[in-house]
Amino acid sequence: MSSSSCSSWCSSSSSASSPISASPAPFPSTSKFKPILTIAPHATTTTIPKMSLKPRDFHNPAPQPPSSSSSSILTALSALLFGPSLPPGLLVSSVRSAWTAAWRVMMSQLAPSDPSGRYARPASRFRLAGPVAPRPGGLHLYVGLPCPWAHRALVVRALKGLEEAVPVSVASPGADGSWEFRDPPGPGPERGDLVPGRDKANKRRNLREVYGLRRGGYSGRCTVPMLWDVDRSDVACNESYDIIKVFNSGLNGLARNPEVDLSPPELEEEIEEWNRVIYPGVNNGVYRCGFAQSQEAYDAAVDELFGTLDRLEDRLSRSRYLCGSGLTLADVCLFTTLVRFDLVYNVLFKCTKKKLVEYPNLHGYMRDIYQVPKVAATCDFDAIMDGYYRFLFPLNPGNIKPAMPAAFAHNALFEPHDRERLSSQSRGTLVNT
Ligand SMILES: N[C@@H](CCC(=O)N[C@@H](CS)C(=O)NCC(=O)O)C(=O)O
Repeated sequence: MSSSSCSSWCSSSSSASSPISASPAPFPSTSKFKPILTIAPHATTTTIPKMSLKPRDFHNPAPQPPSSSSSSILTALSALLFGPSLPPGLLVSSVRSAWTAAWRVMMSQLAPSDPSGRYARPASRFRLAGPVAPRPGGLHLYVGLPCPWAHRALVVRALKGLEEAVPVSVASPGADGSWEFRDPPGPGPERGDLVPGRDKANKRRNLREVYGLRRGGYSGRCTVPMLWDVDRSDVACNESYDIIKVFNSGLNGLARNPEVDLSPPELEEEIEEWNRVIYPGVNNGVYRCGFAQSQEAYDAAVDELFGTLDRLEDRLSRSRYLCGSGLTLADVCLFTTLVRFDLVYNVLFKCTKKKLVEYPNLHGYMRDIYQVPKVAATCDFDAIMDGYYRFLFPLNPGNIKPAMPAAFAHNALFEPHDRERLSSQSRGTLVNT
């Protein structure tokens, strides 16, 4: 698959739609069997018309009410093929084969995998090779609020006080799943500049057009976060870890809080070590569960995820943050996954062994970081829930967004966490924690 056709969030354009529909239409009442699944009229043959679905086919419009004409066509066709009632076994097995085949095609576009069905995240294309030459407004940040990788950049930008120096444009998942820019919504909760809206730097309609402005063009994955070099009119970087490192220490001349250091030299190695644990086990680990395309791949991913969470739970029973008493980049990286855990990963990505709230230390740690001034304002739980449940169509074809867990209400997250008691302890090393 070409890089341009793959999308780990979801993707864009094309009007072809899946032959399988999650239409709520009840099966015609002439059937004496209670329906389990329904088939859209054009899918009553069990052949799959076009298996070359493109990623942009994941568009997941809100389910439409059944039309009486489609019901009667379905009734007539079913009567023609099977007599007055469609055998439910046949119905289920045909729909299951068709759906499984279509699901495999869609998943291969959404989430590239190796031959055993394990999710293989494509590497970021634009890495920061050296220092950036900062001037206020010389860099522009593109983000999407559901995205945990973009969220890292927003947290560090806020903690360093880089809001004026590095303006942000907030993209939304489009109807087709790619990132697009829309008119800002009406007044809502005060979130400063972290509201989905227009492209403030390049005035483009979507992120693909922005990437395409770079010299030589671009046809690969258009991911957030993306740091745009305004003067060179080019992508400076689209790897979140590089972006948070440069925000932490490369723009101090522009930062309102240059004294905040989330990667002090004496902790750099330990931060890197934790990242080597957190990235595969948790940050990418939840995606490896959700995007697994075989039972074996899922089983291995879910075991590794919860094994890593158990290890982190133990570490955080003795240490306020991962590297001791002070917040570091490693904590930021862990936080943006933890804060999405019970909202989306536990349910949608089948990270089901435990909920985050069942880990007392991880739960307290997540609330501790949420309560750091300016962090809560970077978290938009409605945008997160919408982004995942409404736009990852192959994982949630019914398009139903579950209720927000009570533990993620703003007030609940501001409950005391009592983690200050751990502050003076443990600046130990990672090895054998
Ligand atoms: N390794 C990248 C991953 C970024 C990423 O996968 N972003 C997703 C959103 S969570 C995205 O924009 N996907 C769009 C696409 O793949 O087309 C990073 O850490 O910055």
